[in-house]
Amino acid sequence: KKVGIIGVPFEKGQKKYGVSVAPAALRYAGLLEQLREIDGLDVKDYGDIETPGIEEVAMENMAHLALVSACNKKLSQKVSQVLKEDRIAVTIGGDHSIGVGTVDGHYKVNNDMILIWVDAHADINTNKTSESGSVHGMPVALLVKEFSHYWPYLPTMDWQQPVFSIKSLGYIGLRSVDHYERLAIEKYDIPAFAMEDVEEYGIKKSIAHVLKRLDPEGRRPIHVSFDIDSLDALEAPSTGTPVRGGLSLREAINLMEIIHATGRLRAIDLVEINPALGNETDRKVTIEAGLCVLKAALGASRRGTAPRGVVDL
Ligand code: DIR
Ligand code: MN
Ligand code: MN
Ligand code: MN
Repeated sequence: KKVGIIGVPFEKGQKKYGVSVAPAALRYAGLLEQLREIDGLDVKDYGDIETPGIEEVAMENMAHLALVSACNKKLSQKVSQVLKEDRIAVTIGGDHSIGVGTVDGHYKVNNDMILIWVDAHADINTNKTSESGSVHGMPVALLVKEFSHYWPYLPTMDWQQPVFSIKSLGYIGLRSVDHYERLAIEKYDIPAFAMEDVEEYGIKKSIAHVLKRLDPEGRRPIHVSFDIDSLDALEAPSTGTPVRGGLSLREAINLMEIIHATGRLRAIDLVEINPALGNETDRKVTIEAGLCVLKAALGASRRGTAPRGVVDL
């Protein structure tokens, strides 16, 4: 198994300072070393996506569109490159607006991919329905073709076509959904396992239901976009929009183990860790949680690893 790491120190998709520090913080905390501990995993670091000096364009209720667009354009190309080099694309954000680039880049290589959006929020606002004007609440709406007529013309976004089908999308962990987002989920009958469904079915059956709905034959490549705020605010406090009552880290680890076990995970995003929020413990706990999620997705076993080399007990 081979993976490629892409850092995206980008935070203009939301309003708080600090999410852009997460790739450096995760690397400093031992991301590469810990992934290399996983049996048989070949880890290559593709470095960070940088997008300096972009001129802003004005767009109603949609902040920093040109910056978001420029970053995602580069990111999309990088994700495609990593996948073509036969590696699982592991993208470390950054805020969730970078989901536009990761999914776009993945779709261009595997147009039969399915998308599992693990988040407290649905991120399916347009600039007409958003209450914040922040693009991190809009990436899914930018990606899906069923929404293309809900958008005005978006300057600088010509590189990206909304081609992904909403029928290939599922949610896990929702508990803070805006009015029009709820309407969209119901109208398009998106398999959305909100926290009350996770309550009812447990995490194992919840993800089993989503996978069965999106891909009954179990053949399609999987993209997981993991917002750290899907975790309970006590498990991952250092994030911009924490919501209580979320997934436990154990549920999230198990969710990732199940997805790993399909053998079809091709791309995973880890977004919205903000090391500038909270105290030293908050920061540490949140970064550790993110590392646990990634490791589980990439095959780490909680039973431990076999010794390497010659060992006599
Ligand atoms: C809210 C918050 N629904 C918005 N979204 C967040 O800004 O559109 N997504 N925080 O992760
Ligand atoms: Mn999100
Ligand atoms: Mn969120
Ligand atoms: Mn409201």
